[in-house]
Amino acid sequence: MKISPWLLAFLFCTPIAAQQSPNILVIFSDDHTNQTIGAFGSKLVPTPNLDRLANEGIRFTNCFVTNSICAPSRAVLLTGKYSHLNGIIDNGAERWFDGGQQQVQKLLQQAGYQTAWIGKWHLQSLPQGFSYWKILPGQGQYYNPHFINMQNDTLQETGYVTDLITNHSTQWLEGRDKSKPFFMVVGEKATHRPWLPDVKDLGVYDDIDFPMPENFYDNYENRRAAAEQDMTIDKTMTLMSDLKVNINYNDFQYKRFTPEQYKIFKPYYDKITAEYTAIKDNAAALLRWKYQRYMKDYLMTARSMDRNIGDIMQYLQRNNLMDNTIIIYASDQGFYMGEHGWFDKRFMYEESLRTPFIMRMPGNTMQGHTIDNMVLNLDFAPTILAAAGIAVPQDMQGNAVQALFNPKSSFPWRKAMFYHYYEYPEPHRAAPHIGIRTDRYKLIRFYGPFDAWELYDLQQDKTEMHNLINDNKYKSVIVELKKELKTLASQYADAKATEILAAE
Ligand code: SGN
Ligand code: CA
Repeated sequence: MKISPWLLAFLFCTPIAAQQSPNILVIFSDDHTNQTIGAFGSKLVPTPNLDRLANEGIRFTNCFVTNSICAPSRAVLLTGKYSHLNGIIDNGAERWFDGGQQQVQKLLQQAGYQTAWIGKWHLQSLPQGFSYWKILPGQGQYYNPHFINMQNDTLQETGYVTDLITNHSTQWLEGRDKSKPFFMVVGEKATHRPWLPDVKDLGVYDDIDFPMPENFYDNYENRRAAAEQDMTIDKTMTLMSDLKVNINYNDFQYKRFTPEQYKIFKPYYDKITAEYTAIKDNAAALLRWKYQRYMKDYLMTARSMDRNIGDIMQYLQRNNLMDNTIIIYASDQGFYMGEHGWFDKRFMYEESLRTPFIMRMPGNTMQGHTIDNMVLNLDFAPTILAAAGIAVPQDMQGNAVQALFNPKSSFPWRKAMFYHYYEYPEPHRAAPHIGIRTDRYKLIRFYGPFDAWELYDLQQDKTEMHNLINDNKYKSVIVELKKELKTLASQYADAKATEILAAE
């Protein structure tokens, strides 16, 4: 029998290829929350590509962030360190990320990886340690966005942001040095405010009446920080910018439209404006309408992202990369989809503390696994390094989640997580706080504009409506949790939290 040279090449190359470090692709979205993803139990709308990724990989049902906003979360992804150590405690204009510090991509680059970051970056200083980058300035724009290139030129492109980010990502993959493994982060703009859907998706959810969360009409009793925030769908959400009523097409984000985009976008939101006009005098109906509009716009931006994730996976498949690429999907934090009457994030309450995290291993190993242990965005950098076979530096504060792959492993995984949120008062008046979450309890200490403690028993009160801090039954639980919170604050070298807690 004659063996074809192709078959011979295949037979001899496979073991060599298998020994190579895996490629690592991280798709990192913005404000995309588990309540809207099928793989995490959402029934709102289909998310077929994310669901496929989860079905072929591992879904982490309890992944939490250490500080629930954008720039801080990206800095944690890069450094594997809490905000007080990586320097990005909030989104403030004065907060320039120190790109000189140790970062995951630099360690990968030293180990021979090609590295790239494409899309939303939001860390103000330019990326370092990437063989290639192309980023949105600041929050970026949905339509015909500008990108900053490696020559530091800011140039406008034509198209919808999610499609453009996909194109740039696959183009870079196409032209990369194929003799080296790659590490690429695709930084999505979706599903961030002001939720401008792609014209392709306008109206697809118009016939769906989304169920309101049971605590939509929360009265914030016994919870001062929740009462004093400025992030309700009712009062904070704006008619023109968020809900797109009577759009001013001279506004900067609409002025950029091409005539073709305008021709489809305008009639759709004219119809929405007419709906608003018809009910605007009925306060209760108006609030229900705002909620429906918010859900629809947000979910339409998510739909484009899901489709684009499918396109990226197809690219990998077509190029035989599925068997040697780890694919991670995560968001910078979760988001409120009307729970407590809110949009936005920031608080240590469940919906914004939690973030989606899916990891598909090369060649479908670990297919369909679910891991319920408490993992953190702090673990992303160590996990990526471990996947590449690189030793995790001692000063990274998270752990590689691979320790959880073997249920018999004796690795002492965390039983409690530490949280610290800073940004106040703008833009949403969420008071600064520190806190601890265990499997069952959450203890929060608000500080800054006022001091207050909150305790939730998540077993009894999943929606965190009952602050039990003054309930005598929980006295000993509170003592224990306070002790543990102090230990975590000092273990993570958070001087500010340690100081606040010392006064107790
Ligand atoms: C903008 C938004 C806020 C949002 C922050 C941070 N306002 O300021 O609603 O909380 O970004 O978001 S907007 O009117 O400009 O849309 S983050 O994801 O970047 O942290
Ligand atoms: Ca965000």
